[in-house]
Amino acid sequence: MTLALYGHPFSSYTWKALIPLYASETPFEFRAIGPDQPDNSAFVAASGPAGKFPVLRHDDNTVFEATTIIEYLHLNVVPDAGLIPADPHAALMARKMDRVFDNYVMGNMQDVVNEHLRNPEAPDADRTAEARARLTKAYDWLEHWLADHPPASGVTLVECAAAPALFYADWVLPIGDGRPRLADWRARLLALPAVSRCVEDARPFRAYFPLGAPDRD
Ligand SMILES: N[C@@H](CCC(=O)N[C@@H](CS)C(=O)NCC(=O)O)C(=O)O
Repeated sequence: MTLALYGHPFSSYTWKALIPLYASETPFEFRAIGPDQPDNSAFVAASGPAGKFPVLRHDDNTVFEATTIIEYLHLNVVPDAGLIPADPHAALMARKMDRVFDNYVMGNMQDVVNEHLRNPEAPDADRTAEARARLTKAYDWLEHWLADHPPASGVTLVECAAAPALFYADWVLPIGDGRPRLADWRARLLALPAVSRCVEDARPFRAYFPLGAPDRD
């Protein structure tokens, strides 16, 4: 059996696919993207319409989109790891939260990062302010949501989506003391062994963060 994940250690969406693999202790080969690995980059470029990573290769199957990779792992590789809740309603709610993190946390964080990549000297002030305002709304919604949904202890689709999104979003717009439940959840997520492994493996690449990585985490 071949199980390989193509991605980069500093990539938030790569973390999202690595976390379930690490948490379930699933053996796999990590195939890094970069100029020194042109074959890996070419494989990723040809795998999906946008050529984005992560990409999972399992025997003859190629799977892209981090959420779909997690669904695939649950269905075909580690069905007993609990990545998707067994109860159908709980599974639906997990998928809803996965969309919240991708669309409203990761997406807005990435919008700010992209403006800094586009023009490092003078990122567009209106667009970065608008993205931070959308991120603020997402943080406030999550702080409210957490009052009725205390964090669970395991690693499901929700934690896989939440950990990288909150890790990097906090670098773009600090969650701050005014949202104690969200700040506490981020800290708990970073303490999970599967997540802390991603944080450590990404550490050598922090200089590449276009806004400048903060001296913490
Ligand atoms: N919707 C995709 C997003 C993946 C994505 O944005 N990946 C980034 C790295 S974190 C990427 O491939 N960037 C390089 C590029 O866009 O060419 C997913 O969920 O996997």
